Amino acid sequence: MTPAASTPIESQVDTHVAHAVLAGLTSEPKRLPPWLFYDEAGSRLFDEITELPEYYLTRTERAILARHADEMIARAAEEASRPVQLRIAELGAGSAEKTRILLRAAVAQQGDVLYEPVDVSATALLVAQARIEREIPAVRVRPLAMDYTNGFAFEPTGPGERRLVLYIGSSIGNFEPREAAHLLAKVRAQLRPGDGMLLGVDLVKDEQTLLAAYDDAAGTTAAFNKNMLTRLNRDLCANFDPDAFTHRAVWNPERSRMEMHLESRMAQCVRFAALDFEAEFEVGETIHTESSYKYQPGEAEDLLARAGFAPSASWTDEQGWFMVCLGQVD
Ligand code: AVI
Repeated sequence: MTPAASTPIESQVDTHVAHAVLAGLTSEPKRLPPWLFYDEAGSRLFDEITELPEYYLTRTERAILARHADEMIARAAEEASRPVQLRIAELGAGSAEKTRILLRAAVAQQGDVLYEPVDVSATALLVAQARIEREIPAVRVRPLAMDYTNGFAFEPTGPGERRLVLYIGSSIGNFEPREAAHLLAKVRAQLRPGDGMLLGVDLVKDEQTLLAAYDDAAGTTAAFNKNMLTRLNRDLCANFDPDAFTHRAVWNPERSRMEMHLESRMAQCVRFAALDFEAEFEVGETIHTESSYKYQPGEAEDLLARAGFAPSASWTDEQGWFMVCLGQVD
């Protein structure tokens, strides 16, 4: 049932969440946006996922950064006529765990560095700031707590400075291709000649490896997926029974993406008391909660080029599972 157009959304309800749920659960097929995963419990579960044996993404990207960080930083700062000082910004920085590899490389090359992490979670930023300033005192952290998907503005760089924007961790893969292009174009619009962007993307690989990464044996990804329902129970006074849904991970070769769904185990009706809204589910009906696009070699460079960056270098691992690309503003 769709609520009448005049149904008021109670003022204490997060309207961003409410609108996402109303739009997603009245569409056909049903869907919910992946940003709903990341409440406190969901962020903790995601951190656990990054340590799972099946979730190759984090450790593979970390190994690429560890091996090539010096070259990445040197390339980003390359300038024939005069020395430049890099500022490093990061979108969706979270705990900035892998970023420290790049910050250490920048400190080794230029003595100190200004780091500008952007994240929707002020708590995650504070934790990351304290840890980085303790572990690498030559890094000054200037955090920016905001939802970067809704636009953002960097402080202009000074003379002799360049900005390198990091967007690592395959986060770009959670956007639809058009949204991804739009986001990179918005970043590009904030940058000046000489600035750069370092983009981390996951590459297409055998289906078995992909399926295991999104449906691990310990059930952590299933718990992460179902936590979205628990979050909606709390935020919108809903009455989901998470056990009445099954976690499904599916490889979609036509769209080159891993998909996560929640499949209803029975015919059921879920009530959202805060919205005066009910969603009916048939047995086997699914909610699409996430797409994780996987790229072919060369596609990340194309994505950067379409956003107005000149792709200048890329690095991958021995198995060709993950790729980090540098694009620069001419
Ligand atoms: C955050 N993002 C890059 C992860 C991914 O792989 O798409 C989120 C995730 N979903 C399931 N496992 C991890």
